[in-house]
Amino acid sequence: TSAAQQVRKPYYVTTPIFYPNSVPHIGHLHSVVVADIFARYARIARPESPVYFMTGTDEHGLKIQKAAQARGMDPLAFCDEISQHFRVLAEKANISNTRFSRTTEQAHHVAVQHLWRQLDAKGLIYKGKHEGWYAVSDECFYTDKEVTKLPASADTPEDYYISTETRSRVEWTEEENYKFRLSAFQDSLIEHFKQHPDAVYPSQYHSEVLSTLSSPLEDLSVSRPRSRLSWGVPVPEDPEHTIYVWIDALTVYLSAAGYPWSSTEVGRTRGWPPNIQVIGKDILRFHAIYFPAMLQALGLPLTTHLLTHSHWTVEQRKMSKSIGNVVDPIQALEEYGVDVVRYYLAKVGGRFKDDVDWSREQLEKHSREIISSFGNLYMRMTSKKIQERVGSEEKESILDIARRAPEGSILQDLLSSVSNLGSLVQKQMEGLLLADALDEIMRTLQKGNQLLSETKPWMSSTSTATTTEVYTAILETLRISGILLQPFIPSKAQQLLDALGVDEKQRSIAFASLGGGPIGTVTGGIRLFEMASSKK
Ligand code: ME8
Repeated sequence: TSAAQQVRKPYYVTTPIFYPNSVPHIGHLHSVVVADIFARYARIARPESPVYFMTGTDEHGLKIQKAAQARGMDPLAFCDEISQHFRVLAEKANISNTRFSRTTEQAHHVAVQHLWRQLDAKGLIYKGKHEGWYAVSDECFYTDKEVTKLPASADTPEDYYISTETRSRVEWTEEENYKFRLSAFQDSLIEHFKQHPDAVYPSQYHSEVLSTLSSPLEDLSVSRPRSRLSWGVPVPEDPEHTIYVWIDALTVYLSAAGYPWSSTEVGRTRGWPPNIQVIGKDILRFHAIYFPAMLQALGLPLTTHLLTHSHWTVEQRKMSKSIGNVVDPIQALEEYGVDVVRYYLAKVGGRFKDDVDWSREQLEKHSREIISSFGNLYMRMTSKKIQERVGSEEKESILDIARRAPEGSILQDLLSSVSNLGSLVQKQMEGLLLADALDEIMRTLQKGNQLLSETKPWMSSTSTATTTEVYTAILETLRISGILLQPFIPSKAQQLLDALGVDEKQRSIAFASLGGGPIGTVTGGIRLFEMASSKK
């Protein structure tokens, strides 16, 4: 093996790059938090490999060009401004991205043109005529079957057509543009997805992809006349055409990993292929069909898991500016605290399968849950009474306590949960079952609270031996839960592990086993959570 092959492949996680045509909403935050949980998990599960984690903004295309025009701004200056909101959001949400990519960066521009030339050199790009129903606001062509005719009205003197799905006005448009031979990849894509049932998760979206692939794929139009779209990357050697914004955008996953590479081996050492790409269900086709076809065309390996999540709604309705029900993520973070919001997003949105509804009541309910299970468990250990009673006792090892715990006792139940927790969480996280992993940790913490309520170690009627035993078991529960909660609620988990005096080098999954690290100590009364003080 060459020296390069001995270098571990970095773990690579991505989010979509967001359109900075308006400020971020809670759905954007959801995608970055989910990706962050997997990135942080990878760091504690595979401390020996680096983790690359990309997020960013998708700055070309008509949508941006128009939003800038509406503000009377130069598109780049406009993007500089709005893109900043997404960067700030990532900072405020404690997102551990190693890169923030913008498609207006020079290196990305070079990567897009390189990719185009590669496809062209392989004979996969040709000039063709494209016609169809075009909706400017959707930047998308529709077929006859996808439009609805509406009768003339006072505003519109003639009959007109709209997209049935988006209700946007469409016009019959004919133009010359370049096409990518997507149809040539139909069979190889079907084969790929059949061979890799985990390539798209959850399985409902995997089935959706295979079902789309069961009808013939048409070649994809990949350029727009410059007269209509000037804000983008020009087609190499034919600047009268601009590269279609989705080709440009999807290439960001490559350019963020340093593409073009001199060899696929170099690509690997930069993280390629992505281990997890997080997307919303709205952009499945682009990521599960167009992008894999581009990668197959380039001879590059495909993404391991495309994690597709459903959407957040508000009062069961789609969030939209016109309804005025868009949840501002910055405000939520400021009002409730970053870890409470992350917890809620993961707990409720972490199953990915169905749309979920955002509400203050639910957010507050979940915030109480984490405060009572996690925050208070530590607080109860700081009680003066408990501290006095265990102070002078010789501490027994947790493994001895576990061995001696009576069959069927709460203590035994707790310690058996704690001892399985690390491997269970690991198994679930590897299977992308994020909310299930979190549920396991919470269940174990609840058992800890139950043990305390049963044994009441702060009462003088409880023997000192029991008190010490319970105390040790709870500290071990907290140490292990603290390690495992790091991906989800990083700053509270860190605060807890610091308070327990857990060494920085002993915070990876390898230490999350019963007796797998020194029992913590209680160093004082930190408050893990401040309850959100007011409802607005
Ligand atoms: O589509 N609930 O950008 P975008 C959950 N630039 N997630 C949501 C959501 C909701 N209600 N609404 C949006 C684009 N999202 C392209 C992507 S990638 C090469 C280019 C999230 O700003 C979800 O991840 O419209 C969705 O896929 C993404 O935001 C769309 O963001």
